[in-house]
This record gives sequence, structure tokens and C-alpha cells, in this order.
Amino acid sequence: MKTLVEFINERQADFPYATGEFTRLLNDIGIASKIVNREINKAGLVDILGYEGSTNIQGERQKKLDVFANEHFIKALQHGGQVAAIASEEEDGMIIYDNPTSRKGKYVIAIDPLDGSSNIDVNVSIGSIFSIYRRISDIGEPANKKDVLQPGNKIVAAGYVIYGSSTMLVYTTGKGVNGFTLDPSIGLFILSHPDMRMPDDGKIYSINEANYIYFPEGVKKYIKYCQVDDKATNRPYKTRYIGSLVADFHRNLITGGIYIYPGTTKQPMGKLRLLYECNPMAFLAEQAGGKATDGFFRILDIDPYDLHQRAPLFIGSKNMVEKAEEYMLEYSKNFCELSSPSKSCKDCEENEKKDKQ
Ligand code: AHM
Ligand code: MG
Repeated sequence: MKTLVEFINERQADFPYATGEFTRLLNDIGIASKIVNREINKAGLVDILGYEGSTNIQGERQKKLDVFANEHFIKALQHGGQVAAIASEEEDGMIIYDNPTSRKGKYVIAIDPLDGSSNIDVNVSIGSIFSIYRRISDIGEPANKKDVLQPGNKIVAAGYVIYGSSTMLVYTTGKGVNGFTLDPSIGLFILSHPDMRMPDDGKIYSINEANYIYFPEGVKKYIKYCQVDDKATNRPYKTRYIGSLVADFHRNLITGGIYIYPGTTKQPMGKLRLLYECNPMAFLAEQAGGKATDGFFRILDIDPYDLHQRAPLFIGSKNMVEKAEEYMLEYSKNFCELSSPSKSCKDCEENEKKDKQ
């Protein structure tokens, strides 16, 4: 039996010149997620203990779970002193820890403290998603926006916590993906899924088909492809859509599958946020042997310009993502510039050339 703390400490040796700061930071994320998990487990008691906004027995104001999760991650990461700033889905601007210790912190974090908010009240799996970057501003100075507006290919570690039938923490530091299950009786994350690999093919596609009429033609055609009867390729595939990115991704990571939140005619950039939803998941997917693109380009190569910018997401088993990309290129080239503003048609042509070679 190996605990998360033991595992993180062992892996410290993978990083030359490691000083233990990064190790401490990962441990702090593990601790914060246990506190958030404890509150989530109590969520069903809200009718007994009081609604959000009301006052509980101890005279404390009840907080919405996403606000609670946000505050706890922010506090936990400040206490450690390794983090200089955080970008969070719950905060319009960056949280810059401006004190002498944090100014010396080497890392910045992008986080979605509680993802899948529409599922919170109905006891369906939700999650927290995080990514860690090395700051680019001078150590000793307050961090700034540029530190977190780095492309995903600069991420040093990323992961998620899934609050499901059991609670798991899954993370990567760029050397494979490992999953830990929380044993509630002893309060420790135990290594349960070492070296997770995403199968190259799968039988599941996950997409909110209620938006069908707004989808690019390429996505419509890909959905039809998924539904064709063809034994040789295991089709028709199954649809599974929870509406929690973490839960849908986690299932597809284990069983194989594709998750798509495309740009639509209403929202060409899709819904999901690049920095703290698409990028960390893309890093995990690639580390597990899967793939993540915006339908045309690698998610991790998108140059971010805004903390809360969105990106279309096609993520999962490599062959499935590539098939969906084929349909996008054939039927929805017009979406390329709408949904990938940092790229140009030239990039597309180069991609095509490479594909043909
Ligand atoms: P949230 O950050 O407001 O929870 O939104 C993100 C979530 C993802 O977890 C999920 O995959 C998607 O939004 C579901 O959106 P929709 O209800 O449009 O299908
Ligand atoms: Mg979210």
C-alpha cells in the first residue's frame, strides 16, 4: 500500500535539483481536496443543516460549495508559500499572494475549484481541476498575469480530483498518469491506479447532443459515424454524458472514449475554459497516450490571451479524436479560424501537408 505522500516524495528524485517545494505544493493540493471532499459529502444534508445563504447551528453562514472549494484551495496554497499567484474560475482577476514568502514562490496555478456545478445538488460526480506552471516573472517580485498566460505545453503538473462513488486524485508531472483513491476510514489517498493508459480506441462518445442543431457540420457527421452499425469497428458506439468534464473524462480515460465540447454557431469558442479546464485535461490525456485538440490544433499549443478564454475541446482516445478531426477538416474548415483565433489557415495547410506525408 502506497500513500499519495509517499509516492510524491519518492518521485521527487525524478526532478533534478528538486528542493522539495514542488513536492510540498502537490501535498497541499491533496490536503485541500480532502477538506473539499468532506464538505461535498455533507452536501445532501443541506436540508437539515440549512440552505446556502442561511445560518447554521453554530451561527455560521452556509456557503455554496463552489465558493467553499475556491476559498479552501486559495487558503491552502497560500499557506504553503510555494505559490505566487492563482487564476481561478471563481475569480475575475488573478489572486496574487503579495507577501514576502509568496513573492519567492516559484509556481503559479490555474484551477477550477469545483467543476460540474449543475450536478452539485443532485448527487452526481463533480471534480476539481488544477494545473501548475513555473512562473516567468522574477522571483521575489509579485507574480503577474503573464505567469499564468502560458501555453499548456509549459505546464509542469496537472490533475483533477473526482468526488464520485469514491474520491480519487489523478495527476501527472509529465511522467505518466497516476491515480489515488481516498480511503475515508484512514483519510489517506492510496495509489490505486498506477501508470494509467488511455486505450487508443473506445466505444463511448460523450457530447451534449441537445446542442446538435448548433454543431459544426463536421461534428454532426462524426456523431452519425459513431452511430453506424459496423461490427468490425465496434459501432454503434455508446453515448455517455454526465455533464461533468472530470467524470466524463475519467470514465473515458479508463475505458476508452471521446469527449467533445465543440464550438457551435452560437458559441464558436465552445464553453470550456482553456486555462483550468481544457489545458490540464489535455496534458493528462497526452500523458496517458490520448489526444486533445480544438478540432484542428493541439490544445496545449494554444497561446492564451485571457484568464477565462474558452476553447473547443475534442479529447480522449487517440484514434477517436483523429477520426473526429478528419470530419472537422472535411466539413467544417470554416470553424477553424472562429475557434482557433491564435492560428491561421496557413497552420491548417501545414497540418494537412504533414498528414499527407
Ligand atoms: P461549469 O464550470 O460551470 O461547471 O461548466 C463546465 C461543465 C463541464 O464539467 C461539463 O462537461 C460541461 O460544463 C457541461 O455543459 P453542458 O451542460 O452545456 O453540457
Ligand atoms: Mg468548470
